[in-house]
Amino acid sequence: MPRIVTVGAAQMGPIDRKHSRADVMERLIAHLREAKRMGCDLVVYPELTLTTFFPRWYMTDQREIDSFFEREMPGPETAKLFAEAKRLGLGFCLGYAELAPEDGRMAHYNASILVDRDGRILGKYRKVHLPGHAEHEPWRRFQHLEKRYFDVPKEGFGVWRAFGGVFGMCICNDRRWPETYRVMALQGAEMILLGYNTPVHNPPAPDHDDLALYHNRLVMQAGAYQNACWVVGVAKAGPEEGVPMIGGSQIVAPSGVTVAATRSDGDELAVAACDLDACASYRNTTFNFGLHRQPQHYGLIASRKGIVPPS
Ligand code: CDT
Repeated sequence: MPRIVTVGAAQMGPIDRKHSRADVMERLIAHLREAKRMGCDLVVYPELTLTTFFPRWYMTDQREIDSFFEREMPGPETAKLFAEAKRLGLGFCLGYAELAPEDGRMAHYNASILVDRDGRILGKYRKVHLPGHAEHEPWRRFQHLEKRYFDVPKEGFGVWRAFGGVFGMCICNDRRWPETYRVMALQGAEMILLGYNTPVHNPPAPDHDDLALYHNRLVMQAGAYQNACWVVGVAKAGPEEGVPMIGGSQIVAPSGVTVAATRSDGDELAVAACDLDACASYRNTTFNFGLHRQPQHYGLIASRKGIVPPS
């Protein structure tokens, strides 16, 4: 009996500062309703879905910075999304900026949650690989201040039993790092959900710009194949506040083959019926970790240099 989870990759077009949470909520709910019509079980939204990609702005007023963060989830605005998803019987994965009281201070995380069909939050992930810089760099046309606005979490990558399988989450830059997928695959992840905000232009390396969509496909397809799992990558796309962001949302099978993708730079849903049992065909053969992986032989040389932990 195949274990089919029908997933909707809910790409979002630009969200500007002038758009309220209520404006965004309408668009997210429109995605939910279309997903329901298309027979989805689960809808995946981008990184920092609820606002513009604010790390492009240098800000010093903490109140202004905190206005992009959620103090509770669901909160006053997001409650509508939870209620509609529950009414429709859909699960969802949502990226947002999280303000969390921790050790007597407020911690700031770039987070995502996995929500079950009944509105229960099953799991939360906080972004590990924060790209960009911490200080204002006026030479850039726009900033990438994730290292300024977010904390690096302690928890790392977990997985959750949901929708009849094992699910993991990561966020944007995480998708470029092989460890991200491997750490979750070693915990049994069958499907990895991720949202992203990737500018077409990378100020420190403009010669990479033409390859932005290629790299996006490359990392997710390699991550899926090498780890025998599904990968669902969802963009915030199009010209956001004057900064073009890549689209290219896609659903990738454990074979590494993209089975659904968006075509536009706007709000668009890409849907695929994903058989979680397709992971086993790779995980029991080429990528049978127990049989073929050799962490104990990755080398004395590498462990002396601290590249792999000593066994
Ligand atoms: N949001 C985010 O993590 N964006 C980064 C931009 C890095 S520039 C290559 C990303 O990896 O897509």
